[in-house]
Amino acid sequence: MKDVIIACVGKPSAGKSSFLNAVTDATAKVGNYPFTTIKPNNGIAYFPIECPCKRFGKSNLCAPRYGRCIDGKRFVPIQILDVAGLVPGASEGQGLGNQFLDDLRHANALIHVVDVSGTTDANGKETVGYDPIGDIEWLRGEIHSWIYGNLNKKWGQIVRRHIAVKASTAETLHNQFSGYGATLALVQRTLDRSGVKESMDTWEKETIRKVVDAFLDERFPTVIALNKIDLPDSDKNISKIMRKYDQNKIVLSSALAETFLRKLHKQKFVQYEEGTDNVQTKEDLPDSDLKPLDEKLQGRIEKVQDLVLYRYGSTGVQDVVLKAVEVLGLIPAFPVKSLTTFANANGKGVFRDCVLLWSGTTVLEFADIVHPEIAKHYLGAETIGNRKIGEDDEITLENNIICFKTSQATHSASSTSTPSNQVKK
Ligand SMILES: Nc1nc2c(ncn2[C@@H]2O[C@H](COP(=O)(O)OP(=O)(O)O)[C@@H](O)[C@H]2O)c(=O)[nH]1
Ligand SMILES: [Mg+2]
Repeated sequence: MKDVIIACVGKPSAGKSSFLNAVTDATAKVGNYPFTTIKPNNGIAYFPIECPCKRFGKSNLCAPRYGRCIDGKRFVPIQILDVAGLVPGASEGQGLGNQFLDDLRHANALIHVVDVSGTTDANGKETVGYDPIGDIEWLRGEIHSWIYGNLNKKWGQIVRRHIAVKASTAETLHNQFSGYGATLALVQRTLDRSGVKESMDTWEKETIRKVVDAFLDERFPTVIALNKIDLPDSDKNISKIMRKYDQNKIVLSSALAETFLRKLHKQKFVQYEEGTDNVQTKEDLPDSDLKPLDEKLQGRIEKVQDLVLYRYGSTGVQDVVLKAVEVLGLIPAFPVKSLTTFANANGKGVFRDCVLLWSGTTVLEFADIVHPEIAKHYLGAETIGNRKIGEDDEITLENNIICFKTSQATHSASSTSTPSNQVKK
């Protein structure tokens, strides 16, 4: 069981740090989330989901332990890591090459931040008219070379051992890939995806490459954030990239616009609803406590509205995180003590905990994540309408509000323990 970690990657000056700042600087006061700290350059992002409190008329009572809930829009915390140091040749040790690649082992998914404006070259140096389309393949290529290189340099030895111990292909590969955080099941899915069925001792270099390719897809699901959409050349580059790559994995963003709007919101120059195009000023809300704007600031806000908000609907940074959660197939689940009040014994803590689960997590596994004691004394589980659900049933969006029955009182999510966004794969 581990926290979910999404890593921001990309060439220098693509906007990784700006993106991280834009997405982790929550405007509301929030609790300290008990994530394991890996590096100082990580942060917590809050992505919006529909909170069940709305459906059950409990929005005024909803009390998230972490994140917040505004009128049924719940902001769920997730850990984001800013991985610096990827430059061309990283897999051969350029830049912070190995450090960078080692950091990746912690990540469950990647956000590849691409400077789509064409104002920085392959090394992140300022330029004009650079074509960013190659950046997408380049990053994948660096990670591919790193993993392929590590396999290839000891391939003879790997195969000799494979034959000597009569291991299965999945077992032998698992030995090699476990250092990248791969489980045996993930290696099995990799082999299925690659379509490679030949015995390992007959694999050509091409076969190894094919397997590494499938491994990247399984191990590092990636969302592409086309960043700096506020700059003039972005338009033509976006359409070019959209034509070439899976549009389902691409999100448009302006980290700069988001940071700007959040700052103005904090300073009470505007009211800005994150993730929307809704920006209101003193002029729009004369009775509010907003400060009046001077002409210059007014002009800058209008520019952000014209270039980003009205054109794309939002600054896109929240959509990037949401998309990453989507490609990971994470399901939010709510352990509750009561299926009528959704509160704990003293009537407080309505929908207090929201746990992110990998798809395929069973009811009993969920019990164990909420608290091992619940799994140990597990008697059964019910969801809305007091409908019984089996311990081997998978948690889905239809049964994700769950009340566990136990044979003796346990510390549960709604009492003292702190389930983090722990997930099981
Ligand atoms: N116009 C514009 N500039 C941006 C945007 N995001 C980042 N930048 C600028 O790009 C430069 C590099 O950003 P930084 O976040 O340090 O990139 P990193 O090296 O990938 O971490 C900085 O000057 C940022 O202000 C954006 O969305 N629009
Ligand atoms: Mg940076």
